[in-house]
Amino acid sequence: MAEGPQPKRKREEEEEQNGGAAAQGGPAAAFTLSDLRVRRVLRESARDKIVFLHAERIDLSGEGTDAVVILEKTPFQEEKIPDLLKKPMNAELRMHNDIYCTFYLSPPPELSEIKATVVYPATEKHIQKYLRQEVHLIRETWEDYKNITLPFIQSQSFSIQWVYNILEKKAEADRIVHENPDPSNGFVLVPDLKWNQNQLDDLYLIALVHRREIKSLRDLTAEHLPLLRNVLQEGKEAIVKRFGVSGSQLRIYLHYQPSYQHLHVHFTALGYDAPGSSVERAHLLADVIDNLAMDSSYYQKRALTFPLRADEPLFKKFQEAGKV
Ligand code: M7G
Repeated sequence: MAEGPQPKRKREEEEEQNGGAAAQGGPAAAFTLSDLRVRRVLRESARDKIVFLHAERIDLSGEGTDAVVILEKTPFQEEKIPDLLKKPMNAELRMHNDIYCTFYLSPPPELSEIKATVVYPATEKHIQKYLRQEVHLIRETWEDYKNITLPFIQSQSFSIQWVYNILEKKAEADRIVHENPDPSNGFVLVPDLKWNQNQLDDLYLIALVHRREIKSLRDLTAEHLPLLRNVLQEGKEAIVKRFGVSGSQLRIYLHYQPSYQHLHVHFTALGYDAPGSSVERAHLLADVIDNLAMDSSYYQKRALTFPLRADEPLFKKFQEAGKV
């Protein structure tokens, strides 16, 4: 059974005992998936073969700690497809009409993997992130950013400890595809949590910059051009070298608003309709570079559009300000 990170309380106890070595989301493991109990389905998609669950882990005193579990049927791996037909398995003929027939297969475990991503312990914000909700577009001016969005993200946003763990090689160190160690203009390129690396169709990597003070697109000025150019150039070179996918077949972009307020760049396969790659959220890195080269304060001037769920506190702030 797959093992996951330790619950926070246990992690903290161990951290005290060993001086922090197992802390900060390292490869420590102490629970199995079967420890988790499903509370409700937050969202599911028949098209994407994915389900988002609100789960909990009950401790010995009977108290539950929230978790989010994402179960996703993995894409086909080309080299394993012949086995699907050849390996002895239960293939039930459900329909036959003229030249058309439908079989339902029960493949052996190695050909029917399901990827499970666990967030544990999960905050209310994690649960809300995956809950299906009505979505609205916000048109945020620079003043709105300063007066509404910035104070909000400073008061509450997702922890970016996982980013620091990668930058400090406390987690995912063996997954690093490329690093430019320069503290100002350097970054780390790793496979995204969403990609299992078994096939290139849904290739997904992220570049995390070493500088810690850049929250998002809104903070970028011409001063950051060398950094952004490094990410674009070296990111493409590293991906063609490691995975054989050329730069012209990659979608390289930033999200606005990002969920995590530490500058990062998404690299996805052009043919993959990655979540968050639509026009209301994705900004191509090449365009961002051009915009900043033309006008250093481009992103401190223009209005930016982004989607917010109706139940998000930030949406309520925009409503209160009469902006929606
Ligand atoms: P985002 O635009 O801030 O938010 O992107 P989004 O999750 O709403 O798209 C953050 C990206 O980092 C996403 O593509 C996540 O899948 C990815 N990501 C998140 N976490 C917690 C991890 C992690 O622990 N490791 C890695 N490798 N990727 C992560």
